[in-house]
Amino acid sequence: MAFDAETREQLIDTVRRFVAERLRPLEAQVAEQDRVPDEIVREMADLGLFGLSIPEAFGGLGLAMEDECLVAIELGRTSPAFRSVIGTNVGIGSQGLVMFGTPEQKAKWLPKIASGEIVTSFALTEPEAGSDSAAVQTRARREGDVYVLDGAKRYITNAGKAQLFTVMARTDPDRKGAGGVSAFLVPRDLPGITVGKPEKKMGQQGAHIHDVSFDGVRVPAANRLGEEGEGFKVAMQVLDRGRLHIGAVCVGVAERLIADCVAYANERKQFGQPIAQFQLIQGMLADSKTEALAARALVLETARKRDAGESVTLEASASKYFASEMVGRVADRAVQIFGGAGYVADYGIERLYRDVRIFRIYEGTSQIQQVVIARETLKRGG
Ligand code: COS
Repeated sequence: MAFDAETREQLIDTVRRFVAERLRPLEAQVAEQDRVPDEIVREMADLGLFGLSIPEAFGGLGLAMEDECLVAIELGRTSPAFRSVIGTNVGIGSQGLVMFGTPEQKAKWLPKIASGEIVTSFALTEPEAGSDSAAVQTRARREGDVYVLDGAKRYITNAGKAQLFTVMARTDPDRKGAGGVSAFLVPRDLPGITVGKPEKKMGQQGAHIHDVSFDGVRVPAANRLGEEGEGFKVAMQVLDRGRLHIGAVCVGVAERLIADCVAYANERKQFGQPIAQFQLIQGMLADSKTEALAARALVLETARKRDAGESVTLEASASKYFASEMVGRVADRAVQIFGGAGYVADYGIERLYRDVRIFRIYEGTSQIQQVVIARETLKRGG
């Protein structure tokens, strides 16, 4: 649903205040303890954040993509680990179900996903299927009214907390590529699922990724999402949407970094005046601001197109590609503007610099976005 302007403003304002008053003061603690406090998770649930993208009929806020992007921009103004708490329920962990689920599947799970009662994960990536996601080797063998899953998934966000996985697995071993893959809703409590320890990462402490293995897991056939052989398309359409959401988060982080740079440049004096007076500092600020504005415009325009029912495969990839590369440059300039303080942990700039690095990799690397953009451009003839 598209909120009217007033309701939208209220929601954005609430999230903005929550970020400023509750999340930002906890950034250093979350990074140090590698953990988002339970009370914050509860507050996020109370605000309805787990259900941003879930239709109202199932207890969510049912936001239009444009409104979801505006919320994601606000959530981007703090450590990305906080957004990751709700990230899978809002995006890749729920959208297969929203777009391809049967009425029964939706009624069973979506209300719990919207309320945050359960956490979801998206299990596509494997040790040998990263960018080449059609190379999925996890097997799903049909045996009567169940599918038996065997295989290993890698770097699965929120897997440690997930009670429901969307798993892409190969139902047709004779079809090597995308056509042999199907998607399944796999509850965590089925026997045979093992979730590994959280990986140690470069940034985004507090957000966790894990290996997940499936060993003879018997999944009811009723849990298949879409038709047999449609799993790759399910994954790609989920990612079209996810990529746009990540683009919005990148815009938020960039806007936060620019605000931090302005505050610091006004306060920090060298050669007898605030460094904001120096044109070489201003040049960096101008580049960051211009690029952040361009990314914001691209993300929101793409969201509006999607809300209008247009296919945005190209534009979603372009949004994620441009915004994630942009925030990398903005973070790098932020370290430069802060100088030595940018390199010191206390100021939090080096932390954000590390945090944003993954945006160029997950939900499709920049190089994969280039492939998608080029293919679609060639297909469209310009
Ligand atoms: N929406 C709907 N269908 C899509 C689609 C999309 N966005 N993208 C591809 N498809 C369909 C194609 O139309 C094709 O269908 P047909 O066989 O019926 O023609 C099928 O899926 C296979 O597509 P394609 O031939 O393009 O597959 P490729 O193996 O060449 O892979 C890329 C395409 C590289 C784009 C894909 O593997 C990809 O996005 N990789 C990155 C994965 C990723 O983001 N991983 C991050 C981890 S998940 S958080």
